[in-house]
Amino acid sequence: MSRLSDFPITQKWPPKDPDVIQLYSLPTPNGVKISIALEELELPYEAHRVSFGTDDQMSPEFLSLNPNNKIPAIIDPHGPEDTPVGLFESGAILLYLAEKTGRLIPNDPIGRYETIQWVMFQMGGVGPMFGQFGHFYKYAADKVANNPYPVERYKKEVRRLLGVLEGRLRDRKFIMGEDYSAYSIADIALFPWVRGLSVGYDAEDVLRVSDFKAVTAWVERCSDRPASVKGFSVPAEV
Ligand SMILES: N[C@@H](CCC(=O)N[C@@H](CS)C(=O)NCC(=O)O)C(=O)O
Repeated sequence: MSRLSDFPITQKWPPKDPDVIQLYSLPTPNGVKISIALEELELPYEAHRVSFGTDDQMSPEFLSLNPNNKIPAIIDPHGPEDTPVGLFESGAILLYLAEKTGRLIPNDPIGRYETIQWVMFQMGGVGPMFGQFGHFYKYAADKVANNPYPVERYKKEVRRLLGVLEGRLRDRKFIMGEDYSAYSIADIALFPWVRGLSVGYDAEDVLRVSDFKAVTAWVERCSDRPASVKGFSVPAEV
């Protein structure tokens, strides 16, 4: 598609400024990854709210951009060779934004792949497992009230994954290094999910998150960044 207006999603969510990145999202752990990255990178963007309450993610306009009916998704009107590009899957979007700007990812090839490796660890492990835990522990608690197995299973897996992160962060400020310039898309992919265990699922105590001291300090360090504070509430409530 050669123009932003060629994307059917723009009919449901018309751009105010067709020259900037269009973000379709909600402030969930997956959604805020992208608003936080955009804020860190100081890229101009416009955020559109995809309301689950009205099943916006199932609308034909949304599905035309993401057939997998999930936020976040973006359109960059100035993609490669200045051609508009539409993308879904938060890991792919983070990588795209990092490569577009040459920031939030190391320049050296080994550091770059190591960063991608930790983004994949979030996408394939932390996100799906923490999400299943939250489902059974919070959202479907009434359905498993007589069966402790699902919560126990995912609790164990969440704690195992937190242990992996603890090992990585024990001697580092951020996933990719010990100084503040090492902040990367790997942190942005991961920390909103760990934060969500308490902010979203109220499960800090049941999971004994405070056992993971390096992880807890890192979540605080990442959350306190001005870009994170802004990104947490994008798109704003209407
Ligand atoms: N792997 C996807 C997961 C996205 C995802 O699960 N999004 C959730 C909100 S956090 C969603 O849109 N759910 C709506 C639905 O399943 O209908 C990504 O990282 O972008």
